[in-house]
Amino acid sequence: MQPIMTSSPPVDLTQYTSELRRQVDEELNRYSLYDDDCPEHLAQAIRHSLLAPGKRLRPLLVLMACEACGYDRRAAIPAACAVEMIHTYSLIHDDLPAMDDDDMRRGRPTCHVAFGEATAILAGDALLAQAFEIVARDTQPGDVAARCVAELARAAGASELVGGQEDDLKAEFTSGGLEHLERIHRRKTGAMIRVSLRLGGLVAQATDSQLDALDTYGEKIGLAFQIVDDLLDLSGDEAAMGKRLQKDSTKGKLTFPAVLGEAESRRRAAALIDEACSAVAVFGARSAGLEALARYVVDRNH
Ligand code: GRG
Repeated sequence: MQPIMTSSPPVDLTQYTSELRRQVDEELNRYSLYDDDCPEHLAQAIRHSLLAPGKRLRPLLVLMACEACGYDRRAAIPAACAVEMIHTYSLIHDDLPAMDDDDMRRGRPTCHVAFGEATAILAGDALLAQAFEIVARDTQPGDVAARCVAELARAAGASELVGGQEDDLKAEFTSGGLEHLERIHRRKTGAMIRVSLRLGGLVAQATDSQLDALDTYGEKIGLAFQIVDDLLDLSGDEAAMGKRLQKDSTKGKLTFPAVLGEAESRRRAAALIDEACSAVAVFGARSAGLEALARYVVDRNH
């Protein structure tokens, strides 16, 4: 497929995001139809978690960043699916008894509850590996694919997602202040959000200043997303969230509301979203999708 430049901004944003979600879900389904060498139990475990109704925030960011740079989003579908695979692997592993020990995720029993702990670990491992396979194989041209793979590996690795998770597992309310908390979430939650935007930009062969704008937007919404996640853990609705709530507060975890209070956390999240929207104003009318998504990050109920 030869990517083409796009010219018109999205008209109806609800329709636009549902169309993007539909495309992502269709491709995730296709990518998770495994050959006979993949054991059936493992394939079912992967599909149970990957195809469950998540928000698909990270793949939407990939596709919208690509379009904000004026490029055909179809070129970014493999990268969009790859970030969702890595995100899903991280959720499966985070839910394990050795980590957060959760029994519900995305409105379904967690992977280890439904398929056993060993298979859940392997399902996560398989998704992590497959993410790199599809970006390397299905992204064009080859040098862009190589850069995407390198940036994705860095974001998923020891100094970003995995390092942030390690620090978060140890973070108690008494273990540090705002700076420590932000440092954890820039890596644990923020890294995959930032890299999603960068991959969209890289596929679109964006300029350095466009990539910088996407970076700034990603950093701001990543932090705002985590603040809202902490607030929803306190007062959200379990059915809407599809997972158990109030785990952080009862465990005495280091969270934004615990450090800043609820009102200041809300104010801070709203300010971050305004800053994120200013950063992508450089894309003109093409920033409409990213701006709407940023507003959704603070207004969401799940
Ligand atoms: C195991 C390496 C490793 C990392 C785990 C993702 C993660 C790191 C932990 C999940 C726990 C958590 C509440 C993280 C904070 C915010 C977050 C990433 C929430 C889950 O993402 P959503 O809300 O989930 O986008 P859906 O299901 O909608 O995709």
